Amino acid sequence: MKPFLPVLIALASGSLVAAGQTTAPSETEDVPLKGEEVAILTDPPNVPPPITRKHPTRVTVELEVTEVVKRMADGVDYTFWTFGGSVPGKFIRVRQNDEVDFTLKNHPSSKMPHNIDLHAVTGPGGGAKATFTAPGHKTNFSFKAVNPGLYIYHCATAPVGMHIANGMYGLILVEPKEGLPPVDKEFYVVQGDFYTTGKYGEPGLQGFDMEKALEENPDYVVFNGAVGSMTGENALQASIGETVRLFVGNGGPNLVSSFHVIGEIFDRVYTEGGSRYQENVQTTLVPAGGATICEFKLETSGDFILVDHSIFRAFNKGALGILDATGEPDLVVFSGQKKDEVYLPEGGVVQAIPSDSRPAAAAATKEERIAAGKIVYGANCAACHMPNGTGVPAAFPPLAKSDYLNEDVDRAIDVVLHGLQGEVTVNGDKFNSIMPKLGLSDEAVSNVLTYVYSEWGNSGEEVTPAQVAKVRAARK
Ligand code: HEC
Ligand SMILES: [Cu+2]
Repeated sequence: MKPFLPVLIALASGSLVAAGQTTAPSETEDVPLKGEEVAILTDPPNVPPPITRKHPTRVTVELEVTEVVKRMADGVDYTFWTFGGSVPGKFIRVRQNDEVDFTLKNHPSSKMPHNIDLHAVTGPGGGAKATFTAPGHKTNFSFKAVNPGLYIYHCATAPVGMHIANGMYGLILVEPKEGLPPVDKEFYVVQGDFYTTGKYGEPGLQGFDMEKALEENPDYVVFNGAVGSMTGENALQASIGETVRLFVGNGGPNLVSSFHVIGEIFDRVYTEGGSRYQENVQTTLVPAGGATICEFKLETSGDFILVDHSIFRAFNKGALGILDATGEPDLVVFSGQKKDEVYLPEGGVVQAIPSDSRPAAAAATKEERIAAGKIVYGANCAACHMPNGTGVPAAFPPLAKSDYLNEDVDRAIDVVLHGLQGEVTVNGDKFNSIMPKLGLSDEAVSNVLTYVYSEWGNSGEEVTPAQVAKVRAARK
């Protein structure tokens, strides 16, 4: 039992500095501590300037906890508990071997006591017990930043999960004494999962849902505390040729992040925020309560999209941000689309798409014909002409209010029966592409055209199977 004791203590303290781990080589041989200064703290996505001091100092950090209603998504608000008014909380940047004099203030308007466990702290609870702070109080402790690295800090007041789920986390960077290599841009990004009483997008002020949190089934997974925190006007800005460093954290409380930037490869990843880096990485895991440093050069311009590659979280729960790299694109690095041509594997012959061979039950009324035609349309036409008949500019002509369609019913029947190629003009726009022969029955053609004519401002014509049969016969 005895050998496990230090490990258990390390785990109980909540600190990631595990027992038995060797100390970083750079911990030794530092110059003596001198002077004092007040730390510059920043809100996301901003990062305090690099530390240029060549010696450790006494740094004062003051963080104020506030409980604030803020935007989670358009029309959706949430009462966030914050370290400094934002989610994530203020970014703290110190140097290895600095002695940090830390004050935690809890605003009098708070309803809850709070504290802070900084993973950069070596000592019981990471400071949690030392900083337990009632509303309208402030507490103080100090620590030496023994290990360099990028660390999460979070509230550890019971119920811990709830405090973290409400946004109580942020990053503290302990720069190694030799400093980090210079880069052009640094950004601060922290992922978090949120559990709301309403479903994703349900408007209004949302409460915290403990049951969903226990099931680890979040409604929102976001970067920097809100859907769209880094899109549109808030996109991260950089230029082609610049090197970018992302300080990425994961507050959790539950999910692990598969952090990825679409269209970029990380030149370097300081895995788990530690001292060594891996090179040429596509996606890196950021554990809950962990962090990572990603660096890359922008070899070309355009939008690069930050995601959790557990991809439904990105496109359906909010974990998506944009890095907008300005400048003339390097077309050798990336050309963009060069061509989009018709592809017909067996030469220039109009191809037939095999159709559903089940004979359709004959429609007795125009209404039945329209209803049956809607299904034929969805299965055979919508992919190209779009579900609402708008078509796709320069590729598929519109069927909605199409002059070509409404002018000549027999010609329209002929198109659906036999396909179409060569130049056509629809509503003044030229198309020169190929519509394949679809192999539909007379009944199906009459139904689908009756449906198309009944929709989107078209003429309302009913097309009968007899009419289709006539056009079919005329071609033979
Ligand atoms: C694979 C894509 C594709 C499918 C599937 C397709 N079309 Fe087309 N359709 C086209 C293209 C492309 C043209 C224009 C051809 C050209 O440029 O000569 C066209 C032209 C037409 C036209 C004449 C131009 C206009 O806009 O009025 C009609 C009518 C039409 N299609 C109806 C249909 C109907 C009804 C279906 C389903 C039964 C269908 N199409 C399925 C691609 C398609
Ligand atoms: Cu708290």
